[in-house]
Amino acid sequence: MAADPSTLAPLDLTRIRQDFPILSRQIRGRPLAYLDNGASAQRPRAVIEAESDYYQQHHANVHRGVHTLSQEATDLFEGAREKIRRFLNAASPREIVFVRGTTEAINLVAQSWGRPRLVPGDEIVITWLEHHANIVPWQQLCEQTGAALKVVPIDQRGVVDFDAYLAMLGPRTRMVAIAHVSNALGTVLPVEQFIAAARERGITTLVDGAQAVPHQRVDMQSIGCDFYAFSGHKLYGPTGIGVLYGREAELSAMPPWQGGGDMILTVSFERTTYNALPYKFEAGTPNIAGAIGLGAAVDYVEGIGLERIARHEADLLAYATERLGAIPGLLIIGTAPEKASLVSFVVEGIHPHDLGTILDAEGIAIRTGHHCAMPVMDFFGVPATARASFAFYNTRAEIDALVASLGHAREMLG
Ligand code: 7TS
Repeated sequence: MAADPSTLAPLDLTRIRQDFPILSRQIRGRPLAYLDNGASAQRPRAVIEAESDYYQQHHANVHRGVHTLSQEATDLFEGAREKIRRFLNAASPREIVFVRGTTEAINLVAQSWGRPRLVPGDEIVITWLEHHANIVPWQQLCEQTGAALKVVPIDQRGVVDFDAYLAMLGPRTRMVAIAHVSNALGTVLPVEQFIAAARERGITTLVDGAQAVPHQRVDMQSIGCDFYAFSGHKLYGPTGIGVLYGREAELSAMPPWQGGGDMILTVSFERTTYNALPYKFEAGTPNIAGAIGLGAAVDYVEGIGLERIARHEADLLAYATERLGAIPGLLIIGTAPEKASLVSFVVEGIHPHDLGTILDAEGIAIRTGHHCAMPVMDFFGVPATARASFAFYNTRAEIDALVASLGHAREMLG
């Protein structure tokens, strides 16, 4: 059972921030306020050192050498897989496939799960708030198979319409692929409810968890989805590594996606037999250091505690919403009652890119643009937004700095 947040000790931010070397950098003569964690979070020393130690002490290729280094590398790599299995509460390490990130995970499912089995007239259901990574692979699959993409609408707060979703599930719906948390709006979807409705109808399900895993505990058994994807770099881990969780029965029934070394048992020119799970989906030499670094990131986050992280971030979100909401001419885009710790906004008369540039001059890093969610921008009738996205190492003082800097921007351009 989740701990009661009110009984949790608050985070010691001074100590925590010392774990992240980059947070003590100065940018343009000002202390860095890093508020672009939704794009990529920063790494604690524990992650940097896990990768460095691997290269300095243990590097060799995995799963193939009888020599000591190869065995050590394999143990570290498979140890990381087990850490991730535990983190997600997956039933088995066979359900944890290492990939480059969320994007690759979703493409893998679209091509390996979808391409051989979808036929013209089949339907794939996504929502209006998806990141392009959970739109384009399905569009490509539709082009390849003749299946159709259905999009569940959102409302003015950025909440996905559950009744419209239910109405969209039909006899031809084969896949439901939904975000757990919207990167452009912050909306947290009640994925358990969405997945249960699909499963009752025998529909396969995928959850894009890229923006969820850094902020809350996710449990494969309670979510109940068939696939769950996330990226290491948003979870304080390395870039170029991510995870596809797949229910064993689903992964077993899927053909490999890419062919090559490590994913085979035997190869002859007549016939190739494939390796067991999860190796069937891990062709070629993997990102060994990345996986080990991701394991260290999971250890680090667990050491702090996801419940404590969620509580601190909820405080940051409430504070930022209140302070930003009080700025004249500033409109928050995305006001769902359940939100993760990010705020998207526009300021009347100032293009978000200009805002981003002025803030950078004061050491504040935010993201501006369409956030790879162009349909969301179209829905709200804006070309782009500015987005401040928070991590557990951020402080109220950094939000104060953001607000002050927005004031300067308004004086200069508003
Ligand atoms: N899905 C969601 C919900 C995301 O937020 C992102 C990245 C992805 C998928 C793709 O992840 P990748 O690691 O494979 O690139 N989102 C963002 C963002 O919000 N700003 O930069 C990247």
